Amino acid sequence: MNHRDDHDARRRVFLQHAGLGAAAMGAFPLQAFAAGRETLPFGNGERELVTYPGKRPLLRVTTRPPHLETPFSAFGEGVITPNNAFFVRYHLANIPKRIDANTYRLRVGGHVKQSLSLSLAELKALAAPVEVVAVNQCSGNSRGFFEPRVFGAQLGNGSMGNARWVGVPLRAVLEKAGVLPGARQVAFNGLDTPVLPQTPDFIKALNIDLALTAEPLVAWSMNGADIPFLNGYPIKLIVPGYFGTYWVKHLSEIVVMDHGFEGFFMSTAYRVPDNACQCVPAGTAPTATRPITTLPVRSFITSVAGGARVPAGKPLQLKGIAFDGGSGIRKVELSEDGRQWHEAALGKDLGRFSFREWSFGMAAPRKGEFKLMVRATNMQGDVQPATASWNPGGYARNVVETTRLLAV
Ligand SMILES: Nc1nc2c(c(=O)[nH]1)N[C@H]1C(S)=C(S)[C@@H](COP(=O)(O)O)O[C@H]1N2
Ligand SMILES: [Mo]
Repeated sequence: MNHRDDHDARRRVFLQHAGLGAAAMGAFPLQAFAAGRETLPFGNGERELVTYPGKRPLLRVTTRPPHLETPFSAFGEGVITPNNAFFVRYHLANIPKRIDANTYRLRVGGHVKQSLSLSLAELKALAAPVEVVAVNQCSGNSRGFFEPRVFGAQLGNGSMGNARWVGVPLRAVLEKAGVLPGARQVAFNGLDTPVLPQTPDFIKALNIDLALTAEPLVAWSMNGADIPFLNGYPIKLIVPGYFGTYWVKHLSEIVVMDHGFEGFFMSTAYRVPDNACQCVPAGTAPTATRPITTLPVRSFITSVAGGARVPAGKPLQLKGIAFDGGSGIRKVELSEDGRQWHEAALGKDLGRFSFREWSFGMAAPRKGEFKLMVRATNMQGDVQPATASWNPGGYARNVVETTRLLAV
């Protein structure tokens, strides 16, 4: 049996399993298979492509816990990121092995009138389901491009994705429990746990004001299917406009607090310099920090990869994506020199939290290397900066991206 057959056979076994899972069970895809290599355009950027059941080949960041990036070419396939291409990020190596949807419970407690233990059926019956198309982007997306380099996973641009989520508003859950006066934050925990007792659990918190808006959802559906196991089956917190770190997977516990939550993943990790640019001079430490929140405006060319060859002097049809933290995209512009900018046509609007498609037609220059820069402006008037800012966490990169192409 060659490698490929072996892989397919095991994949079938998993899929049979997942077939049962569609009704009531999710199982952790234990095995990953090598499926090639790809090199990201920075030092030590060589990555192995690995296939987990239910996922197409993704770039391996770490194995325990599984940490996988989407190959950038997937974003050229469309404005919705397919479930099998969606990136995977975990912090703790004790990932649940299997989850039985029939016995799953979401517990709600703390500073509330009545604690709850909701089955999935009870959760789904709490309110009319709401749908939102929203970008899940890791705070450290593109960290590998930071200069000088920073500690942490050296990520390319594939730790983001855009999906259609369906769930009930978080506030419907909180209202069912009855938030007591004086509530300040709401903490969220999932089923994954640390291996060592000294390691802090992955728990995130939102301010009560945000938790009670219409936007955050407790979701069970992603692009019309169950949320894939590795992306948080059976339920995940969706916080449209906010970085993915708040989008707690395998959500199992919600605690309303009358004080600020002090856990490691709020008070130490995932913090940015507490100033307008969320930045400090490269290599320095900020004097004050605050938790990271919303996505700054960003854009990418997705129809052609850096280093590609295009026919010299011939029409070049470009496509790409732009997004921000929820004000929406006002315009996308392209430039060859960073001085003269030309406006692209915006595609269908799937909502202010979604990737917004854009397209732009031009003629490729005469033979030789040339640059293309893409820059988005959001509805608030925020524009991507021409030079990259720096922060020690390597978070929230949103500099204007430059793609180098070769006209031949
Ligand atoms: N339970 C749990 N949820 C989690 C995490 C985690 O480690 N455990 N990581 C968070 C971070 S930092 C990111 S970027 C997103 C990634 O979501 P994905 O794995 O579905 O792409 O999950 C978030 N939710
Ligand atoms: Mo993240």
